[in-house]
Amino acid sequence: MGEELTTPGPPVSVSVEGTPRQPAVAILIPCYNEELTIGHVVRQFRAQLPDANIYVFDNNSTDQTVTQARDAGAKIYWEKRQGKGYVVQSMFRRIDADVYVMVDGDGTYPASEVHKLIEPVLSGEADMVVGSRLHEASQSRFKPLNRLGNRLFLSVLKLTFKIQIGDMLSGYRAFSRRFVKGLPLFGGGFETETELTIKALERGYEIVEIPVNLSHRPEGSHSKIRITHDGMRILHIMLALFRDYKPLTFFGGLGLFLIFLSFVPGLVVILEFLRTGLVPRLPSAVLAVGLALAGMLSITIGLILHTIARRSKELACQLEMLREEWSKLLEAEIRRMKRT
Ligand SMILES: Nc1nc2c(ncn2[C@@H]2O[C@H](COP(=O)(O)OP(=O)(O)OP(=O)(O)O)[C@@H](O)[C@H]2O)c(=O)[nH]1
Ligand SMILES: [Mg+2]
Repeated sequence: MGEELTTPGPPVSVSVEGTPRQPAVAILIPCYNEELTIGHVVRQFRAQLPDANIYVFDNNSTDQTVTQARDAGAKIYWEKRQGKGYVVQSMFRRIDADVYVMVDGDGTYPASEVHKLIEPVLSGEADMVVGSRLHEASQSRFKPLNRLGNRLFLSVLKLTFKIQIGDMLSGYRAFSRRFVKGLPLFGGGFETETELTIKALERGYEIVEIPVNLSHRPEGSHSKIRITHDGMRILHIMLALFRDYKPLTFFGGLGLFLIFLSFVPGLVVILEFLRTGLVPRLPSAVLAVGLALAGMLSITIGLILHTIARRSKELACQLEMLREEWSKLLEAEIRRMKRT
């Protein structure tokens, strides 16, 4: 999916001594007050992937989340800035691994599907694998309001970015190292999954979707989503990214709309002028000219930003290639030094 800028490759699986090693898998679990479920989630993932490192990122929980996670064998990290997005930024920055799996701590995603999730990353087929809850093959126990919200956002995504994806809000994903270390993220809250999806597609990373079944939170465990507040944040980031990544469509569309609007007062003035040779409706004439000028200005801004966005994309692509070259050189050099 997306424009192919560079092709993903299998994760680095050679030790500095030059001997092959198992790719290191990190399970990342953002948590905020999940004491009822977190222990079970950690144990389930440990059973599926005994060699993986499991990290729980706590975000000022006021219950026993940390104790439960630690007792179950997870490594604990803290993030002070409240919000799932800040935690995701922190996880991506602080953890080193070859393959990353992100999953909610509320026990709603099946640990048994983790092998299917990481397989395309291990084989180098994908940079991000999304556990899709809306896939035809999945039988997810979605809350009706969440399902409706997800479908609504998918329609906006289709309209703005011409992208078709099954589930853009899933919290169950696997990533390659180059994706985790190469994608700049800014969203602090629940808009983080939207940002991940759009930026991945716009930057040409390969995405694969795997159907997963979603289950209910257990009795007594509470959702952290605030439908209106988080819905607005998701919509806001979609529009902001549309403006940033497709400035010509955004500002050009706005400009054409304003020019079209200027015809409403403008046509009356022109027709009257042709008939009588006079311009008696001065306010209408000024309004029409103002709207047309604003429209043209908007189109000009769109053209300038379009060029800048293209250049930035080229620059990002070159930086990525340089980074890959450098890490290959560095690894070869370390191996050479170890041998001598
Ligand atoms: N660290 C951290 N984690 C958070 C925060 N808000 C939510 N989470 C975690 O993010 C995951 C997803 O949150 P949920 O409330 O389950 O959101 P959801 O899955 O969209 O909604 P549900 O239908 O209720 O499951 C859970 O593991 C939460 O504990 C936060 O502010 N900080
Ligand atoms: Mg959840």
